[in-house]
Amino acid sequence: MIYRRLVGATVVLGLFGAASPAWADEDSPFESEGLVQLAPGANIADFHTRYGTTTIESYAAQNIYRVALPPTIPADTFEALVATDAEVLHADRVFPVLDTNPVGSSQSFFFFDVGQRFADQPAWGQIDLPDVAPHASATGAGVTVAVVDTGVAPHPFLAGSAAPGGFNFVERNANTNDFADTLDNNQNGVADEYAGHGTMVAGLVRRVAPQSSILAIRVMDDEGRCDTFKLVAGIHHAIDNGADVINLSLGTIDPSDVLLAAVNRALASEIVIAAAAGNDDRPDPRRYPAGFNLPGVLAIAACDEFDVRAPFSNYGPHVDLIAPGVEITSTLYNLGFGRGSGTSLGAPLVAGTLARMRGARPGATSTDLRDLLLASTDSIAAQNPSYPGQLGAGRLNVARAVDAALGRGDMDCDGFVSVADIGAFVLALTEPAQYPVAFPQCRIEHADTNGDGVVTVGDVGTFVGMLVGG
Ligand SMILES: [Ca+2]
Ligand SMILES: [Ca+2]
Ligand SMILES: [Ca+2]
Ligand SMILES: [Ca+2]
Repeated sequence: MIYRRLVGATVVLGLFGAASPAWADEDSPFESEGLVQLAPGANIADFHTRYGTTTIESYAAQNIYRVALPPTIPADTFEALVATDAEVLHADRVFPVLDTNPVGSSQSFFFFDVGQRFADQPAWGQIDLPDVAPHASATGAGVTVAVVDTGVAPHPFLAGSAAPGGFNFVERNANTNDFADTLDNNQNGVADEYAGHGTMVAGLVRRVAPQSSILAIRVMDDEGRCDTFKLVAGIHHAIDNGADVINLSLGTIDPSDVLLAAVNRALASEIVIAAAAGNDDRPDPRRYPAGFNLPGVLAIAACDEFDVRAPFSNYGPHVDLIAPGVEITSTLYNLGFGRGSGTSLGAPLVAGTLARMRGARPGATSTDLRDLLLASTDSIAAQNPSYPGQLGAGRLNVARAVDAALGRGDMDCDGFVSVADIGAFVLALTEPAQYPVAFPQCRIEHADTNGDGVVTVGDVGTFVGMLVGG
């Protein structure tokens, strides 16, 4: 058995070593550990009795356990061993969860930056981030975005955004601060290389959805260390604490059944997930949950400010859309700002957009929101001729996505603003009492195209602009 395990390790290095030698080890599963989700009502003590295992950590509400295996059970035999156990729903090995560094770099993000750049960076124009005013009914108010990451540090820009119920699965307490301890705990030559990651994610969510609430769930430490147990626990905790949107700027190479079950539970609750596609420069579904290719999980690749695919970004048919992820500035710990690159930084721009859309259309399913979001993207095919069909529907366009969720200008509620809406728009303006009779499935608010809260002739210009602008 030991011989087989050594051979297995060699194969992994051989497959992935050429592409990313520095990270092959970081993707290897944990030795002597298993991840198991028991059936409802099943008792972990009985499981331990059957297999000689012990609990390392647990998410008891979902009967999920990270277990230490006895020497008699090699980790690579664990899944097969328990597969026929009637009390086991799902079982996996335990894998690391990473926000892989952009290829060629040793850090997720690099520079301390200035707040002015946060306010002025090219990404805001690129994704057509509107002023709040025309979309005052869709600012993310009342919507909770779970940031499952390194935690979220206090920051003036994030003041008042914290949702109650955050949790720290690293230190297993309620302190969700995102901090640097100044030690190179994983001895890779860089201290605290991931401290601030979750705070940057939160800053981007709030910049896009300024009245959204942030549910901070810490699953990764300041060195970027996380595992599939903590990711799974973080997702369930988000579901159990009122998340409407979950941002996952991290992923694992293991298409874990326990992880898939957590994602499916989120989708069953109509929670929509924004997941970074990963930074391995690979065309296959390399990082999960992004790689699961589920309708309610948006897999997000990264582009630069010219809509060109970032050289580190994963791509492929499983990618849903692309968002800016190169040289992005956001909030950091110690009240400052940081700049970095990665699909990690594009995902929260999508999460924020989904928060605004959720607020605009509370009854929408996660699949509805996905469809509206993807239909509202801008094509970037011309900028990326070498990646046809590999970068999803297009580049995020916040204004159009929020418009679509609000139904602005779509007077016949067919999902599009077109010349077919002109007659209904005129009716809404001239005979507002007749409009709901003719279009009982629609809301007259759709005619408030300039977003000032009333339907008047002042909306004609913006309606025409929407028609002309497509
Ligand atoms: Ca380190
Ligand atoms: Ca550290
Ligand atoms: Ca229409
Ligand atoms: Ca108006």
